[in-house]
Amino acid sequence: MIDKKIIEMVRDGDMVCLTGAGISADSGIATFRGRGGFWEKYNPDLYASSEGLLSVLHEDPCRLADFIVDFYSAILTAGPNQAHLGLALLEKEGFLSSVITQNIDNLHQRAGSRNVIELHGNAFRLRCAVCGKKLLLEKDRLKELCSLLASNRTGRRGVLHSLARYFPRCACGRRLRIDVVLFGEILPEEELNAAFRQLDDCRTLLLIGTSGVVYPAAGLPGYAKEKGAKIIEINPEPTALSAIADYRIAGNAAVVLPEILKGL
Ligand code: BV8
Ligand code: ZN
Repeated sequence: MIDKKIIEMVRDGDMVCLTGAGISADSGIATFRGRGGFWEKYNPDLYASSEGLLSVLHEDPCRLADFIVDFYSAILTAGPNQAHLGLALLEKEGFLSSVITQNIDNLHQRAGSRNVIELHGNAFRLRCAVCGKKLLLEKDRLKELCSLLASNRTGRRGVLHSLARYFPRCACGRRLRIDVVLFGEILPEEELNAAFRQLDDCRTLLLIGTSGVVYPAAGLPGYAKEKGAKIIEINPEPTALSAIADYRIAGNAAVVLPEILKGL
């Protein structure tokens, strides 16, 4: 049963939501940290930084191919769950102004959310690191790449050849890369500023499915609190942000969101 006070806060509107990997867990996409997390299988120092990825490509290209196939096969088969759909409905009904997400799986947009701010990029987009040009990456192309990488066991040349086929060069000559923010890389300025602007005058910040350990995203709830927002955290486990939450709902987002909508 959702606390009546929370239902009232949602009803009052002027609400912003910050999401992390946990909101997509019920869509079958592994979270990064905690039991069964992606980083249990792949060391983030290697697989979530550009230097690390380059070193894996040189030292163990087939392992890099495995990582890409593992990472994308979940995202390619996942669909929005009741939590993504619930947020899209809250936005449609005027209770929610925007979703600020750390996720790159495009599920908020597919659920129908329109005002989505992607802090860490999007797995279905390519970007030129030199001139910033962006290019959509069709799902079918990504599926082809994954099956090519999964079948290719010809080492570095094979992996490089497959990646070159699907990650073309930009007009400026630079090879396009996945439009995702890795560790040690700065977040897209426009999106980060837009996130701060959203939090400047929100009354309620809904925190869903984030462990709150990755900065600067993890600094946003503290900023909202300073601006006077109340914080509601939805997460089956306590997190680094629980201490600043005014309310905590211990549960799976895909169960909790429909309950909140029912209470409105
Ligand atoms: C940067 C790649 C300038 C994309 C990712 C200040 C202080 C300390 C460190 C730093 C700092 N500033 C910068 C840093 C360094 C670093 C950082 O924060 N390190 C941490 C680990 C200490 N930050 C950066 O490098 C950022 N860049 O700031 O540039 C700079 C550079 C260097 C030095 C200074 C400044 C770049 C950050 C982005 C990195 N990219 N991944 C991708 O693959 O997606 S990080 C990765 O973590 C993902 O992007 C992910 O979104 C993000 C956050 O993780 P969560 O989403 O919270 O997911 P997690 O698995 O952790 O938690 C899931 C939660 O869900 C859990 O709580 C679980 O209980 C819950 N859950 C599970 N099931 C459910 C559920 N909740 C609800 N319902 C369920 N069913
Ligand atoms: Zn370019």
